[in-house]
Amino acid sequence: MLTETIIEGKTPPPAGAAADWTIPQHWERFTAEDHRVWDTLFARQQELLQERAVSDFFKGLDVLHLSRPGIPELDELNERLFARTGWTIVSVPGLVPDDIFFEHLSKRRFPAGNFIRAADSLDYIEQPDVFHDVFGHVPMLAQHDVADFMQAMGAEGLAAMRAGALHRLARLYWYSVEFGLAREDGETRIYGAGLLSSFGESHFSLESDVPRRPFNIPEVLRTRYRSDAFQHGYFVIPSFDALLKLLTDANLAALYEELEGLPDLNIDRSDG
Ligand code: HBI
Ligand code: FE
Repeated sequence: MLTETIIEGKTPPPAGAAADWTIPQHWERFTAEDHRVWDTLFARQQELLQERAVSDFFKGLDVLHLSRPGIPELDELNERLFARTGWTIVSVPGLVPDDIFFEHLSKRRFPAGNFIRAADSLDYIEQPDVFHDVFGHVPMLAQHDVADFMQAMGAEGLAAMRAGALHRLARLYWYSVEFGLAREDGETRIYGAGLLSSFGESHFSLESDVPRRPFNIPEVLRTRYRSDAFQHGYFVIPSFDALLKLLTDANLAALYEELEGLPDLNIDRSDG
């Protein structure tokens, strides 16, 4: 599971990183073992996600030629992604400060961890690695409404930080971009990167008896999430154009104010 490290304030970038925390990918430095880990994770998820992920996920894999073996070389991948929706993947050492992260998103740049988990810990990552980021997030960035939604989330993240409401926006991000479910052809399907890239939670999110609630922004902004375990419930969107419209029609600053006095919710309505 991802550990959520919100790094407050202006943390200086690590040695070798630019001011925006980007680093060169140095694809040639990935070992045969790293590529084998990618291929193992890829094969496992691709098989598991048949009939579980939204069709736009597979379309993204196809359009971006992501089904080839080994960790993708970003310059090549970026040519196709940029041509498709204007997004570019940039390599970063790991979690970056919130202001840096949302600034990148607001400019259609997706920060991808420039390392991959070890072969003996396929199901546990401390920080988003290249598999979580490039397999989990990038194929959905080839879908035009998601591409627009992610850029809008960047701008909203920066605005939320200025309003002291980042904890609210983080929930919106978490219950869509990371752990979102969507209706498609009368079925519930996965589109969130945290689910797409997780073996266990791909099963759990669709097959367990936790609540799956209609996605609505005021409720999402009040609902706690887990960053150390499977979610205790999920929100479901009817479509990606609906998700984008909900965000663009929302006045988040006014909502932050309105929700000020209301208690947080647990998605499974357990109290405490
Ligand atoms: N940094 N590299 C990286 N990847 C993330 O997903 C990320 C981050 N920094 C902050 C952050 N996410 C969170 O603020 C969001 O998940 C809300
Ligand atoms: Fe992520």
